[in-house]
Amino acid sequence: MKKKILKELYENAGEYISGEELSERFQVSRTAIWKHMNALKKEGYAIETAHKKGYKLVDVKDQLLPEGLRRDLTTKEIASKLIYFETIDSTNNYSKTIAREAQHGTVVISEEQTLGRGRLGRSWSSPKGEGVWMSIILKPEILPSEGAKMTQIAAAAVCKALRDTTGLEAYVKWPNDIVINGKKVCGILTEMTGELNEIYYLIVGIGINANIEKFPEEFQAIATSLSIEVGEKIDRRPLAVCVLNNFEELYNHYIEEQSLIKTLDIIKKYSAVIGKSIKIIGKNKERKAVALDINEEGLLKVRLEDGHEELVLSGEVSIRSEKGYI
Ligand code: BT5
Repeated sequence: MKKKILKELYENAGEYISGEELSERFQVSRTAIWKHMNALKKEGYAIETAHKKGYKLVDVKDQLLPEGLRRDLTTKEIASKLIYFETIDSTNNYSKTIAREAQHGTVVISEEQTLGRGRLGRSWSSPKGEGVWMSIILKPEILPSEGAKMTQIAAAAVCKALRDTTGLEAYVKWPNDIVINGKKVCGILTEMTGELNEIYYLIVGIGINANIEKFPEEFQAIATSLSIEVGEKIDRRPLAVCVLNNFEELYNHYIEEQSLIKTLDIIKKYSAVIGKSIKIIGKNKERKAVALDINEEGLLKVRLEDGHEELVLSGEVSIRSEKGYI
């Protein structure tokens, strides 16, 4: 019974459900409901009770419930609507199903993803309660060709948030990774739907490994988490809040000033690639180059082995390290 009540509270997190409604639904007395609520409170669930309104789940220790996040968010549009799941296949998938009707800035967040996605059909490991797995739905009036800039804005927002909340030296590995000590701690997946000259919506998916202690064998060597790097469990809530606050600031600046400068300042200052020998990994070939700069459009400027300079539009790079390329 307690589990059933909890499920109901989660599904209505942030909103009141009356004792009467619960007692009817579960065919028990209102006193029984009241007793279960008290037991849940003792377990650490922050449940508010209001006369005539009923019960409302406002916060749970170490969970990313909307009410808990909202307390510290300073954003106006980003996360003005927050949709929360304990589990979902992928926050990007869910966002797609609601994007047409959703308001700009809607954020979908889940404790767990059972089918988290990376780019090009790759998978993204998203264990329960151990990361920040979220998607932001955006409806900017920009050309589709500008869409990739959203990845850069998100990367800058995350990189700065990681530095500010954990003190760790996080770097942006162009175009969509954040790395710490040469290992990936965050990946970004931006997806767009529209026509040639119009964006219907963009979905910016952000996955941050917060408290993962052990990764699947196949990417143990390339992945890390904040708790591994800091040496203790970290609080995901201030981190998620900081990412969203930073995102809105950088996004608004880009839209209002039509300039990516604030984002570029961050991704250039904390670039993991500028000045490094890299490999540009294309569909059919790999080319060696030196990363020179990130231009005002957020594109990577490189010098190829034959001395030619080129702008890399998207895709994948690997960085030369003592161990080879990572
Ligand atoms: C990415 O793809 O890095 C984009 C990841 C985006 C995840 C977010 S979570 C919220 C939203 N909902 C989704 O379903 N996705 C987004 P890519 O650059 O293709 O990297 C994927 C590769 O990273 C995989 O092939 C693995 O090698 C590795 N990988 C998988 N899970 C990882 C993890 N948790 N940490 C580090 N590396 C991981």
